[in-house]
Amino acid sequence: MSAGTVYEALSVETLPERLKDVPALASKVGSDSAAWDVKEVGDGNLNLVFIVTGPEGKAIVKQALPYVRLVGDSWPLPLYRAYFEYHALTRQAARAPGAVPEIYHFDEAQALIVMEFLSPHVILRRKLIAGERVDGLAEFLGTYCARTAFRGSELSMASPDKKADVALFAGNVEIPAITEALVFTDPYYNAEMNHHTDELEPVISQLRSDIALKVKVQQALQRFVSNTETMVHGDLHSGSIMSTDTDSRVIDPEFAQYGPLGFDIGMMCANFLMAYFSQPAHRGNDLADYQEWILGVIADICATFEAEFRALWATERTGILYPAALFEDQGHDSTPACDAVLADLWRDAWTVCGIEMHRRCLSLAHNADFEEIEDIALRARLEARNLMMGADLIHKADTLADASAVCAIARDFNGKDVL
Ligand code: SR1
Ligand code: MG
Repeated sequence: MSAGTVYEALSVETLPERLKDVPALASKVGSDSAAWDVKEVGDGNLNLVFIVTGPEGKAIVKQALPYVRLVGDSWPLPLYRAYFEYHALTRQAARAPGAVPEIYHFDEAQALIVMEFLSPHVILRRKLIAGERVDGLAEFLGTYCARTAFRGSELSMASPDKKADVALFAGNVEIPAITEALVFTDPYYNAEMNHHTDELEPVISQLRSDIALKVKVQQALQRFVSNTETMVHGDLHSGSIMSTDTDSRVIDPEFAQYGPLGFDIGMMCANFLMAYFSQPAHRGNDLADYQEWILGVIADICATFEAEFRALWATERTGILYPAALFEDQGHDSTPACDAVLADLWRDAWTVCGIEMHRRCLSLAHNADFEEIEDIALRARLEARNLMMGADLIHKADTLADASAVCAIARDFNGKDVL
């Protein structure tokens, strides 16, 4: 059953009547649609998100809007992004079992997905702002990133399957274009939709006059648009992770595309670093301990990622890349090859990490970690540390030994008055 062949945005009022004949929804919440309670809870930049509560349970209905919600209908955006989100979720579920919400129903015409209601999960960014710890977070995220990266690449996949997938996701044009502009380009010049805390002007002018930095960022963009190593989530920030105190899931992969192996883990680490730098505005007690907990999460994510990637290299290297025929079957150790792949991956990851730290303070779509700081002078000081560390990471990306070195740089900037 579908909710019609012509797209129409749902509302709290129309949803029960329009979706009452979708068996996958009725079987989760109960078939008496008159008894459904519907709330719209979308707080992201793009979509409608409804919680449907019925006598037998709850489900999420996520529907794409034909424009950028954050900006309005002056910025149209194709509905087909729901199609790519659906296909990304099915691939993530296969490559990292248990890591993403279960999908109950997809309606392409209505650009909507009915999926599992995660409870009592909340958006991880809210927990980080509130100073809450999540057990197992680093192990979950490191494993998720390694599995999706490795199993979505030709280290593992059969080449015809991987190339078909690259072709499928190549149809997603406007969504990657957002990342190409907002993440990789707009922070580094006075782009129209940019905004920033006024006090940051001296830091921004330093960043924008750093030609070597702009070259490195554009090299990263070149790799992002042309290097189809694996299927990336594409928007893996702390608003794309939901957690309880002991369990986490990754949500919202509508920015999925084939891209560099290190893209997701780099973007994610940036969001933990921004949580780290923003903490002095969010708490007094427990500040030092909580900041150290965040750095520990970053270090453990990266260590888990490396261990899982190397384990998959040893046990699931079934693709055309670095075949056993050239290494193990010849009695040759393939560890140096894995080391080389990981060195490139971390170079990309730390570069993307620095860029993400810039874009969330300088272009459109900032993050709540800094944006909710009401004391503007304090916010500027904390954002300035974050911006300068981002530049440092971009410059040093190919020389950083490991995540511990990144954490040491973070501690250094956290103690500096950059402004
Ligand atoms: C116009 S969309 C702005 C941002 O929201 C999404 O969540 C992505 O992070 C994108 O860059
Ligand atoms: Mg999103």
